[in-house]
Amino acid sequence: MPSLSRPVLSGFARDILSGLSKTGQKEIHSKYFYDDLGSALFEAITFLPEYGLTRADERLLQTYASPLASAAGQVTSVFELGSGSGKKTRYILEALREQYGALIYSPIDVSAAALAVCEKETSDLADVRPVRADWIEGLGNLSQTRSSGPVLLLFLGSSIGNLERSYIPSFLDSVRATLKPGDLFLLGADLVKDVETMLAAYDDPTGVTAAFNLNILGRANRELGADFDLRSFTHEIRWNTKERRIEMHLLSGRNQTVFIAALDKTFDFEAGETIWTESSHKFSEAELLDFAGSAGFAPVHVWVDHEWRFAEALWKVEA
Ligand code: AVI
Repeated sequence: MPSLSRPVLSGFARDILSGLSKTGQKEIHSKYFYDDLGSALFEAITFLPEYGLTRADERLLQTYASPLASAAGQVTSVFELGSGSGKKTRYILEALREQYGALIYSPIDVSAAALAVCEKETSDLADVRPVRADWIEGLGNLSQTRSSGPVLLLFLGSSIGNLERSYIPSFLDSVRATLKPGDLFLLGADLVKDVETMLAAYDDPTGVTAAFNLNILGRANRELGADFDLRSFTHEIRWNTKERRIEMHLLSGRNQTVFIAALDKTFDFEAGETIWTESSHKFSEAELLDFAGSAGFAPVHVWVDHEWRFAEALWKVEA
Protein backbone atom coordinates (compact mmCIF):
# COMPACT_ATOMS: atom_id res chain seq x y z
CA MET A 1 0.00 0.00 0.00
CA PRO A 2 1.49 3.41 -0.90
CA SER A 3 2.41 5.48 2.13
CA LEU A 4 0.30 8.60 2.59
CA SER A 5 2.62 10.02 5.22
CA ARG A 6 4.60 13.18 4.47
CA PRO A 7 8.40 12.96 4.50
CA VAL A 8 9.91 13.62 7.92
CA LEU A 9 11.26 17.18 8.04
CA SER A 10 14.67 17.95 9.51
CA GLY A 11 14.83 20.38 12.44
CA PHE A 12 16.25 23.00 10.06
CA ALA A 13 13.32 22.51 7.64
CA ARG A 14 10.76 22.71 10.45
CA ASP A 15 12.32 25.84 11.93
CA ILE A 16 12.60 27.53 8.52
CA LEU A 17 8.94 26.73 7.90
CA SER A 18 7.79 28.32 11.16
CA GLY A 19 10.28 31.23 10.99
CA LEU A 20 9.43 32.25 7.43
CA SER A 21 5.68 31.72 7.89
CA LYS A 22 5.46 34.38 10.62
CA THR A 23 3.05 37.15 9.74
CA GLY A 24 5.23 39.89 11.21
CA GLN A 25 9.02 39.72 11.34
CA LYS A 26 10.39 36.66 9.51
CA GLU A 27 13.17 34.79 11.33
CA ILE A 28 15.76 32.05 10.92
CA HIS A 29 17.40 30.87 14.15
CA SER A 30 21.09 31.74 14.49
CA LYS A 31 22.03 28.15 15.43
CA TYR A 32 21.73 27.35 11.71
CA PHE A 33 24.75 29.55 10.90
CA TYR A 34 27.10 26.81 11.99
CA ASP A 35 27.46 24.25 9.24
CA ASP A 36 31.09 23.61 8.29
CA LEU A 37 31.27 26.71 6.05
CA GLY A 38 29.51 28.87 8.66
CA SER A 39 31.88 27.65 11.39
CA ALA A 40 34.86 28.49 9.17
CA LEU A 41 33.41 31.96 8.47
CA PHE A 42 32.88 32.50 12.20
CA GLU A 43 36.51 31.52 12.79
CA ALA A 44 37.47 34.20 10.21
CA ILE A 45 35.32 36.77 12.07
CA THR A 46 37.44 36.22 15.16
CA PHE A 47 40.46 37.60 13.26
CA LEU A 48 38.69 40.82 12.16
CA PRO A 49 40.22 43.98 13.64
CA GLU A 50 36.69 45.31 14.35
CA TYR A 51 35.60 42.16 16.29
CA GLY A 52 37.49 42.45 19.57
CA LEU A 53 35.30 39.99 21.45
CA THR A 54 37.24 36.76 20.84
CA ARG A 55 40.62 38.40 21.40
CA ALA A 56 39.37 39.81 24.73
CA ASP A 57 38.10 36.36 25.72
CA GLU A 58 41.43 34.81 24.77
CA ARG A 59 43.47 37.58 26.43
CA LEU A 60 41.63 37.03 29.71
CA LEU A 61 42.08 33.26 29.58
CA GLN A 62 45.76 33.60 28.69
CA THR A 63 46.45 36.21 31.38
CA TYR A 64 44.42 34.68 34.19
CA ALA A 65 44.54 30.93 33.44
CA SER A 66 46.65 30.21 36.49
CA PRO A 67 44.60 32.23 39.06
CA LEU A 68 41.49 30.84 37.39
CA ALA A 69 42.69 27.27 37.93
CA SER A 70 43.57 28.10 41.54
CA ALA A 71 40.15 29.67 42.12
CA ALA A 72 38.41 26.67 40.53
CA GLY A 73 40.26 24.13 42.67
CA GLN A 74 40.87 20.55 41.59
CA VAL A 75 38.72 19.46 38.66
CA THR A 76 39.09 16.15 36.86
CA SER A 77 37.15 16.94 33.72
CA VAL A 78 36.33 19.93 31.58
CA PHE A 79 33.26 20.12 29.35
CA GLU A 80 32.82 22.94 26.88
CA LEU A 81 29.57 24.02 25.21
CA GLY A 82 30.21 25.25 21.65
CA SER A 83 33.97 24.63 21.74
CA GLY A 84 34.71 25.72 18.16
CA SER A 85 38.41 25.25 17.45
CA GLY A 86 39.29 25.06 21.16
CA LYS A 87 42.25 27.42 20.65
CA LYS A 88 41.60 29.56 23.71
CA THR A 89 40.66 26.56 25.88
CA ARG A 90 44.29 25.44 25.74
CA TYR A 91 45.22 28.07 28.33
CA ILE A 92 42.76 26.67 30.86
CA LEU A 93 43.66 23.03 30.17
CA GLU A 94 47.35 23.84 30.52
CA ALA A 95 46.88 25.62 33.86
CA LEU A 96 44.59 22.92 35.26
CA ARG A 97 46.95 20.15 34.21
CA GLU A 98 49.91 21.95 35.71
CA GLN A 99 48.14 22.41 39.04
CA TYR A 100 46.13 19.19 39.33
CA GLY A 101 47.39 16.58 36.84
CA ALA A 102 45.61 14.50 34.17
CA LEU A 103 42.34 15.77 32.69
CA ILE A 104 39.46 14.64 30.53
CA TYR A 105 38.24 17.29 28.07
CA SER A 106 34.87 16.95 26.29
CA PRO A 107 34.36 19.64 23.66
CA ILE A 108 30.70 19.80 22.56
CA ASP A 109 29.91 21.31 19.17
CA VAL A 110 27.51 20.81 16.27
CA SER A 111 30.29 21.08 13.69
CA ALA A 112 32.30 17.91 13.03
CA ALA A 113 35.00 20.00 11.32
CA ALA A 114 35.34 22.31 14.36
CA LEU A 115 35.54 19.27 16.69
CA ALA A 116 38.28 17.71 14.56
CA VAL A 117 40.36 20.92 14.76
CA CYS A 118 39.65 21.18 18.49
CA GLU A 119 40.80 17.61 19.14
CA LYS A 120 44.03 18.23 17.23
CA GLU A 121 44.60 21.49 19.08
CA THR A 122 44.18 20.05 22.60
CA SER A 123 45.07 16.34 22.51
CA ASP A 124 48.56 16.99 23.94
CA LEU A 125 46.97 18.43 27.09
CA ALA A 126 44.05 16.15 27.91
CA ASP A 127 42.23 12.95 27.13
CA VAL A 128 39.91 14.51 24.53
CA ARG A 129 36.41 13.04 24.13
CA PRO A 130 34.55 15.12 21.52
CA VAL A 131 30.76 15.18 21.50
CA ARG A 132 28.87 16.23 18.39
CA ALA A 133 25.72 17.83 19.78
CA ASP A 134 23.96 21.11 20.41
CA TRP A 135 24.09 22.75 23.83
CA ILE A 136 21.02 21.12 25.32
CA GLU A 137 21.96 17.61 24.11
CA GLY A 138 25.50 18.37 25.29
CA LEU A 139 24.27 19.07 28.82
CA GLY A 140 22.47 15.71 28.79
CA ASN A 141 25.69 14.07 27.68
CA LEU A 142 27.57 15.69 30.56
CA SER A 143 25.39 14.10 33.20
CA GLN A 144 25.65 10.68 31.53
CA THR A 145 29.37 10.60 30.81
CA ARG A 146 30.97 12.52 33.67
CA SER A 147 33.55 10.64 35.69
CA SER A 148 33.90 11.03 39.43
CA GLY A 149 35.37 14.31 40.63
CA PRO A 150 34.40 17.92 40.06
CA VAL A 151 33.62 19.20 36.58
CA LEU A 152 34.41 22.59 35.09
CA LEU A 153 31.86 23.53 32.43
CA LEU A 154 32.96 26.23 29.98
CA PHE A 155 30.61 28.46 28.03
CA LEU A 156 32.95 30.97 26.44
CA GLY A 157 32.88 33.57 23.68
CA SER A 158 29.61 35.21 24.80
CA SER A 159 27.53 32.53 23.10
CA ILE A 160 25.09 33.20 25.93
CA GLY A 161 24.41 36.51 24.18
CA ASN A 162 22.85 34.66 21.25
CA LEU A 163 20.05 33.33 23.49
CA GLU A 164 16.86 35.32 24.01
CA ARG A 165 17.44 37.42 27.13
CA SER A 166 14.18 36.18 28.66
CA TYR A 167 15.31 32.55 28.12
CA ILE A 168 18.75 33.01 29.76
CA PRO A 169 17.54 32.39 33.37
CA SER A 170 15.88 29.09 32.46
CA PHE A 171 18.92 28.06 30.37
CA LEU A 172 21.14 28.75 33.41
CA ASP A 173 18.71 26.80 35.61
CA SER A 174 19.23 23.77 33.32
CA VAL A 175 22.99 24.24 33.46
CA ARG A 176 22.80 24.40 37.25
CA ALA A 177 20.53 21.31 37.35
CA THR A 178 23.03 19.36 35.23
CA LEU A 179 25.92 20.14 37.55
CA LYS A 180 26.61 18.74 41.01
CA PRO A 181 27.74 20.46 44.22
CA GLY A 182 31.43 21.35 43.89
CA ASP A 183 31.23 21.73 40.08
CA LEU A 184 32.15 25.01 38.41
CA PHE A 185 30.82 27.04 35.51
CA LEU A 186 32.93 29.56 33.59
CA LEU A 187 30.86 31.99 31.56
CA GLY A 188 32.36 34.40 29.01
CA ALA A 189 30.08 37.38 28.32
CA ASP A 190 30.49 40.49 26.21
CA LEU A 191 29.72 43.72 28.08
CA VAL A 192 27.85 46.79 26.79
CA LYS A 193 30.22 49.32 25.23
CA ASP A 194 29.86 52.34 22.95
CA VAL A 195 27.39 51.80 20.14
CA GLU A 196 29.79 52.68 17.33
CA THR A 197 32.26 49.99 18.45
CA MET A 198 29.53 47.38 18.78
CA LEU A 199 28.04 48.17 15.35
CA ALA A 200 31.45 48.03 13.64
CA ALA A 201 32.13 44.62 15.21
CA TYR A 202 29.17 43.18 13.30
CA ASP A 203 29.55 45.17 10.07
CA ASP A 204 33.16 44.80 8.98
CA PRO A 205 34.17 46.47 5.70
CA THR A 206 35.75 43.26 4.38
CA GLY A 207 32.31 41.64 4.34
CA VAL A 208 33.21 38.53 6.35
CA THR A 209 30.26 39.00 8.73
CA ALA A 210 27.98 39.64 5.74
CA ALA A 211 29.15 36.31 4.23
CA PHE A 212 28.57 34.58 7.59
CA ASN A 213 25.03 35.99 7.67
CA LEU A 214 24.23 35.17 4.02
CA ASN A 215 25.57 31.63 4.41
CA ILE A 216 22.40 30.76 6.34
CA LEU A 217 20.48 31.19 3.06
CA GLY A 218 23.21 29.30 1.19
CA ARG A 219 22.81 26.48 3.69
CA ALA A 220 19.04 26.41 3.03
CA ASN A 221 19.82 26.17 -0.71
CA ARG A 222 22.27 23.30 -0.16
CA GLU A 223 20.37 21.32 2.45
CA LEU A 224 16.73 22.07 1.73
CA GLY A 225 16.77 22.62 -2.03
CA ALA A 226 15.80 26.29 -1.62
CA ASP A 227 16.43 28.79 -4.40
CA PHE A 228 17.39 31.90 -2.42
CA ASP A 229 19.25 34.35 -4.67
CA LEU A 230 21.96 35.39 -2.21
CA ARG A 231 22.79 38.48 -4.26
CA SER A 232 19.36 39.92 -3.69
CA PHE A 233 19.70 39.95 0.12
CA THR A 234 22.02 42.24 2.05
CA HIS A 235 23.49 42.13 5.52
CA GLU A 236 21.93 44.63 7.95
CA ILE A 237 22.92 45.46 11.52
CA ARG A 238 20.87 47.24 14.21
CA TRP A 239 21.57 48.20 17.81
CA ASN A 240 18.44 47.70 19.91
CA THR A 241 18.88 50.07 22.87
CA LYS A 242 15.97 48.76 24.90
CA GLU A 243 17.03 45.10 24.64
CA ARG A 244 20.77 45.94 24.71
CA ARG A 245 21.55 43.77 21.72
CA ILE A 246 22.96 43.81 18.21
CA GLU A 247 20.48 42.36 15.73
CA MET A 248 21.55 40.89 12.40
CA HIS A 249 19.09 40.83 9.54
CA LEU A 250 19.05 39.90 5.85
CA LEU A 251 17.32 42.60 3.83
CA SER A 252 15.46 41.66 0.66
CA GLY A 253 16.51 44.05 -2.12
CA ARG A 254 13.39 43.41 -4.23
CA ASN A 255 9.99 41.76 -4.22
CA GLN A 256 10.75 38.08 -4.67
CA THR A 257 9.42 34.57 -4.20
CA VAL A 258 11.61 31.76 -2.90
CA PHE A 259 10.80 28.08 -3.34
CA ILE A 260 11.99 25.56 -0.72
CA ALA A 261 11.85 22.04 -2.18
CA ALA A 262 12.08 20.23 1.20
CA LEU A 263 8.88 22.02 2.22
CA ASP A 264 7.35 22.06 -1.26
CA LYS A 265 6.39 25.64 -0.49
CA THR A 266 7.05 29.20 -1.67
CA PHE A 267 7.67 32.25 0.50
CA ASP A 268 7.20 35.87 -0.58
CA PHE A 269 9.54 38.68 0.40
CA GLU A 270 8.83 42.34 -0.20
CA ALA A 271 11.54 44.82 -1.12
CA GLY A 272 12.87 46.21 2.19
CA GLU A 273 11.55 43.30 4.27
CA THR A 274 14.08 41.51 6.49
CA ILE A 275 14.75 38.07 7.91
CA TRP A 276 16.02 38.42 11.48
CA THR A 277 18.91 35.97 11.87
CA GLU A 278 20.67 36.75 15.15
CA SER A 279 20.62 38.65 18.43
CA SER A 280 23.88 39.31 20.27
CA HIS A 281 22.98 40.54 23.71
CA LYS A 282 25.44 42.62 25.69
CA PHE A 283 25.55 42.56 29.48
CA SER A 284 26.55 44.52 32.58
CA GLU A 285 28.60 43.01 35.41
CA ALA A 286 25.63 43.50 37.76
CA GLU A 287 23.36 41.58 35.41
CA LEU A 288 25.79 38.64 35.39
CA LEU A 289 25.76 38.58 39.20
CA ASP A 290 21.96 38.53 39.13
CA PHE A 291 22.00 35.62 36.68
CA ALA A 292 24.33 33.66 38.99
CA GLY A 293 22.17 34.34 42.03
CA SER A 294 18.87 33.47 40.43
CA ALA A 295 20.21 30.17 39.05
CA GLY A 296 21.63 29.25 42.46
CA PHE A 297 25.33 29.61 41.69
CA ALA A 298 27.82 31.19 44.07
CA PRO A 299 29.97 33.71 42.17
CA VAL A 300 33.67 32.93 42.75
CA HIS A 301 35.43 35.63 40.72
CA VAL A 302 35.03 37.79 37.63
CA TRP A 303 37.87 38.89 35.36
CA VAL A 304 37.20 41.86 33.04
CA ASP A 305 39.20 42.91 29.99
CA HIS A 306 39.52 46.68 29.87
CA GLU A 307 40.69 47.00 26.27
CA TRP A 308 37.43 45.40 25.05
CA ARG A 309 34.91 45.18 27.86
CA PHE A 310 34.36 41.45 28.24
CA ALA A 311 33.86 39.39 31.41
CA GLU A 312 34.94 35.91 32.41
CA ALA A 313 32.71 34.92 35.35
CA LEU A 314 33.52 31.85 37.45
CA TRP A 315 30.58 30.42 39.43
CA LYS A 316 30.38 27.43 41.73
CA VAL A 317 27.63 25.02 42.70
CA GLU A 318 27.84 25.13 46.44
CA ALA A 319 28.25 21.86 48.32
C1 AVI B 1 29.08 33.19 18.53
N1 AVI B 1 28.58 34.51 18.89
C2 AVI B 1 28.94 34.86 20.26
C3 AVI B 1 28.93 35.57 17.93
C4 AVI B 1 28.38 36.92 18.43
O1 AVI B 1 29.17 37.85 18.54
O2 AVI B 1 27.19 37.01 18.72
C5 AVI B 1 28.39 35.27 16.55
C6 AVI B 1 28.62 36.38 15.58
N2 AVI B 1 27.71 36.92 14.83
C7 AVI B 1 28.24 37.85 14.08
N3 AVI B 1 29.51 37.97 14.38
C8 AVI B 1 29.79 37.03 15.31
